[in-house]
Amino acid sequence: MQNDLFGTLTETPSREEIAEGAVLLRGFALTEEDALLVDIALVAEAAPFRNMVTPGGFTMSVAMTNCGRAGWVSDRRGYRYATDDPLSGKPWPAMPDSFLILAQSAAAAAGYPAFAPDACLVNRYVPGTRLTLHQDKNEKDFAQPIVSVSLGLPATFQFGGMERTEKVTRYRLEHGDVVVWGGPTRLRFHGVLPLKDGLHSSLGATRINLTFRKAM
Ligand code: MD3
Ligand code: FE
Repeated sequence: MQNDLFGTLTETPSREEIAEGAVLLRGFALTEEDALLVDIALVAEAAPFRNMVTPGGFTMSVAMTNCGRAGWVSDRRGYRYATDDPLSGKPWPAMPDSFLILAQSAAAAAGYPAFAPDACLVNRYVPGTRLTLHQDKNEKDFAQPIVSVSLGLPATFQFGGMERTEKVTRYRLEHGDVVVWGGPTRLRFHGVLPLKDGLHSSLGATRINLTFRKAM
């Protein structure tokens, strides 16, 4: 706890290195919550959430949209980044200032002062939605970290190793938590267990995750 000159007691923002290069910043996004929720709604108005299809033909349970110069897409042809939304044929909406400022200040707090994301994948979970173990390797430069921001209902995040079969560590990610994934963790397997039922005071029965990437 800190006691500032007005006598206000505030929690010191927590910073935990959960693996070499990965830093968990609990509550880092809380002060920006209102702006983030407004901007998520604006992004989704321009580029609606949709359930993409994997190359194997399965419809993902996570609903997704993107903003920034590049967006992550999946269809029967594969996973890739694209500058246009395949639903509209138009460029993805621009990255809102609130998103960019948050991502860059979190990256700087974690030791990555030069992070310049050009893509933000917005994932929407409802109870039962999950994300099976995978690696993020469609980006061009793995020296750049990924910044993830959790909002709404809590989720159990699985953090594995460099091979799918390695044991996983579980972390509960809550509203406002930010994780910066860099260094040797950048290519580790990870996933999200099926979201449990619940109601969040500002997002209802929903979890939203923002992941910021330097894709192109
Ligand atoms: C560890 N999203 O969008 S965020 C994804 O909660 C994704 O929606 C999850 O995995 C979600 O690709 C997890 C945490 C995360 C994101 C990227 C990582 C962890 C990561 C990349 C490398 C290692
Ligand atoms: Fe991922």
